[in-house]
Amino acid sequence: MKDSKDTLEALRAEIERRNPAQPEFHQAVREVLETLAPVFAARPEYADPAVALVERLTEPERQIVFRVPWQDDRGRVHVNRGFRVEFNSALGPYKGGLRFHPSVDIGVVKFLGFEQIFKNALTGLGIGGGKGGSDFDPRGRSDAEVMRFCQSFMTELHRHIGEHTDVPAGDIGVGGREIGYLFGQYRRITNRWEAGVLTGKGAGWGGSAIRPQATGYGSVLFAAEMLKVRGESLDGLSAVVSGSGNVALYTIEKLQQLGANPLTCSDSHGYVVDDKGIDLALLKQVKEVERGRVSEYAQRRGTSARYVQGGRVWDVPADVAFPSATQNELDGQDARTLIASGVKAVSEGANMPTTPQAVRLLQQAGVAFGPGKAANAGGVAVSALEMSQNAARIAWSAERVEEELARIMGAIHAVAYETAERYGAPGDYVTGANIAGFERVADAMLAQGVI
Ligand code: NDP
Ligand code: 2IT
Repeated sequence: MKDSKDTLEALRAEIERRNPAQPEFHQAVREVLETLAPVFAARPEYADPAVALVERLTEPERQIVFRVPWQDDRGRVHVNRGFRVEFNSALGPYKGGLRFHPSVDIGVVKFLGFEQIFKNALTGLGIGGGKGGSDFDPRGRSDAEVMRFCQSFMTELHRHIGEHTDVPAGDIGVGGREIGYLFGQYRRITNRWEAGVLTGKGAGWGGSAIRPQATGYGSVLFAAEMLKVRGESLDGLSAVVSGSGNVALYTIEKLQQLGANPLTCSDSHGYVVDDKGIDLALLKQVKEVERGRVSEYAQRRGTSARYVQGGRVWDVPADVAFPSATQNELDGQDARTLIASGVKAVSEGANMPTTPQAVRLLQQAGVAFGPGKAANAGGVAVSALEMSQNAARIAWSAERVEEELARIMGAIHAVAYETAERYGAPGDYVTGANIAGFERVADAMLAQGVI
């Protein structure tokens, strides 16, 4: 075990040296490698330096970086940078979202792509790992500007993707509107009705029922599974949710369906706490219809809600917590606050929202902690079901997709739980999810030779 720890530490140092100035990627790699020592000790074929498995797994198969010029409504030309990192296709076509946010750079896309490999493996649905995006900021842009940006982005991206090659979807800043513009441009350039090239499409033109809801619903279902192991349920519990985008909204919806009371939502400017519980119809109106800010929700909701500029939702005491906005949004201090207020479970709707120190503190305090690779896999799982429906040229009912989603989340919970037990880390879903995802990808890579 000590030998495997030393080997993994040396590999990590070399990966950081070869990929300078990519702190999020380093963090994601470190977090996985830290949990692999027991599997390296038990399965020496993974650690054989002659096959360089970890070196291959941490080096993307392909990285595409391109110029995205576009014109704003006044005719001014802007230049953004586009990315697609095709990380690993051992289990299926590259699969993962596109993020449009000013903070996007190659290190952020690589961290997301790396996480996606293991998450997608955990779904058991035959999808590889990839991620993409741009430093384009859609905030404050008109529909016409967003359309021209998406068209320019796809004019380059189209040559790299395809239903059997690489299948993008949404992430921060990319939802149904953007997927529509991207799909239209792909169809025009290629002259193909290739529904399976993108997921998250509209319900009337190849999209799957429940895909918009899937990530948030799945994250709540994962929390429910973690509580069930402890003989508890979500019914009657209070919840804090961060974010107010796709994942946060449908986290709130499923919590309410299961009898819990979500009290908060947030955006990058501040948060809302609503003593009566979030009024989801109003929040959807503000966010999905008007594309407004959470402060407007507080203004319109009346006396039960207040808006806290710049604050953190984790300061609001609650039984369960759902970080659903962005990476590193829940740090060590926030973890201490949550522990002091008696939090029972944390389920990561976002990708890597909890800092390594916060994860350690929560786990040491006995809080059930669901890592994003497992807890937010419902979105990509329903994307894979969308690909299946597209391949068969049929559309499943919402009931059928939701049943499948619940089954998949249950299976992901079970494999993460059992793998953690098997490797001597009972209740540690981080170790369980990392090892279970790793084993599936590693076995496929070993079987397929030096690629
Ligand atoms: P949206 O764009 O719909 O919403 C993002 C939310 O997070 C907004 O409320 C936004 O506030 C907030 N946010 C974004 N960046 C920051 C930041 N730097 N600091 C503070 N707040 C921020 O994205 P999604 O809901 O789709 O994604 C949320 C998270 O879930 C991401 O980590 C994503 O990778 C992850 N995820 C998404 C999946 C999906 O299917 N969409 C699947 C699995 C994971 P503001 O408007 O002020 O920027
Ligand atoms: O992080 C993620 O899993 C996503 N943004 C969804 C990816 C997808 O292909 O549906």
